[in-house]
Amino acid sequence: MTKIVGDILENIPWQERASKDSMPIWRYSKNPIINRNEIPSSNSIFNSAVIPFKDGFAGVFRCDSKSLSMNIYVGFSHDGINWNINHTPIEFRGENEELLCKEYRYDPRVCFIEDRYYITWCNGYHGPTIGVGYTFDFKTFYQMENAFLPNNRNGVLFPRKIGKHYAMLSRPSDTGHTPFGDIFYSQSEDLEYWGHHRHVMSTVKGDKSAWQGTKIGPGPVPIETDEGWLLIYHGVLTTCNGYVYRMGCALLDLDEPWKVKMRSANYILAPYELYECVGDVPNVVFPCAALTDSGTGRIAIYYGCADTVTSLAFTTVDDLIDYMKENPL
Ligand code: BMA
Repeated sequence: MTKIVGDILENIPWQERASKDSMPIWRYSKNPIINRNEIPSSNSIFNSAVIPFKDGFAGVFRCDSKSLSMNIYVGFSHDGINWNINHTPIEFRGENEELLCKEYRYDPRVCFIEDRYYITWCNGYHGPTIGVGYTFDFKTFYQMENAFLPNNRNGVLFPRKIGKHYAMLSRPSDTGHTPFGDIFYSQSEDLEYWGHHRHVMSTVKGDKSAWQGTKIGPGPVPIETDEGWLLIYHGVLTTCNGYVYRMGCALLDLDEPWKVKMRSANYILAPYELYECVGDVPNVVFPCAALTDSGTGRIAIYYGCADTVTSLAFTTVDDLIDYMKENPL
């Protein structure tokens, strides 16, 4: 038995597995949990992040508007399933007007470290880079310096210092629909200046694990277990019909997370359901958050579907570890 290191979350959204298929993850029966038109201005709500907050949950949601402006919005929920999303986007405070001037914001992640909730997102600043901000209460938000130069996407913080440093995974990119991409690790003393960059893992060329042959990117905040950091990530295959986004998992070393201990050759979730296969961008599952309960090992994954809606899926730490052992890369 692998143990999740972290808080007990008795109110984690949960549904028992209904079918006995061979997949380690099962979908919530009432997916999608957030529809495209959940707020009046939205064209689509997807690739969003949630976190326990007070006696319920808070979230930061990617809502693309009906002019297709990409921005991030706060929402709250008592049960992690039914959400009230604010009708206006997050307004960040900060000292630098140029940084606060929004080009676009998308694909947020939320990570509690020490005393506050950090938000990272893909931030338009002469190309995509990693925006960083924080809040104590999900009412007032402060924007910090961008973590990196453009072009980069999928900045995901670790929930505690590793060694003496804050740590972040990211995926260097290009300005467009990047046709390449590996996952890297960076560290910082102050969450402003990032360095000591280390390569974590690459795409897989060839037949053994073709679903992750074009690019990969970190998904939810890594989950600390007694065996390592459990990383859920997306992997992309280029097909004659465009990119297909699937979900995979790996186990990273606890003290040196750029060292991969285990990685699954098979994907853990792929676009099978209609809401994952049909939408503004077909055939996309894109995880950005995972709630965990250290008491039971339960994991609830929030993922964007077809760049249109948001869904929920369930697994346990042992289901994922066993799957990696059964299907090693
Ligand atoms: C990536 C990002 C994601 C999106 C995915 C599929 O490059 O833009 O937000 O879900 O493409 O379109």
